[in-house]
Amino acid sequence: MRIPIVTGLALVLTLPAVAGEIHGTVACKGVRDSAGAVVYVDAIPGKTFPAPQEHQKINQQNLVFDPHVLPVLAGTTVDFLNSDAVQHNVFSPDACAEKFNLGTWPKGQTRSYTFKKDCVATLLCKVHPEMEAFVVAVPTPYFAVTKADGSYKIADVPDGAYTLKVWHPKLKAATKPVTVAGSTDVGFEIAR
Ligand SMILES: [Cu+2]
Repeated sequence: MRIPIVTGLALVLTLPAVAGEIHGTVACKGVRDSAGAVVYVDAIPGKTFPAPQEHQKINQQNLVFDPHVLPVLAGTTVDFLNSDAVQHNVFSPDACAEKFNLGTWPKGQTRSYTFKKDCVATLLCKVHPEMEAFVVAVPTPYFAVTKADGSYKIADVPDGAYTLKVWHPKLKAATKPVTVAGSTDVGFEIAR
């Protein structure tokens, strides 16, 4: 009997700390579907996250921004690629994104902007007024975007108590306290 007990103990002691996850559904009322809501863990007191080295990308193709909603950790650089035969521009009217304007550039070229602080930045194109997208720069790396059915999953969240927030381009934002212990389910319903 002694050997199995010792082996079992050693196994428990050497297992890495298992991170939890937050998942669930955001029901978006009064809009076509429940896609494009950003769910994220708000600032955690005493904890900061270094700016990611890896860039994120938004493509301009067929006269639309893709993706339409991009959450990033504050400090992230986003590369804007023009994949169309026409010129595109990218600018933001929002002060938290320094009202940046990257100029206009042709197919195959990229220009970049670093979102330095927490910000919901509207992205527009001066050439095509109907083009619109959003970069949502948030204070933690724990975020996700909902699919059309409203489902989302934020992986690798350390167990603990947090404030979970939801942002949507057209609907009222919402906040919920959440205690993550392993796999944790949190649902929202948001409306105008
Ligand atoms: Cu354009």
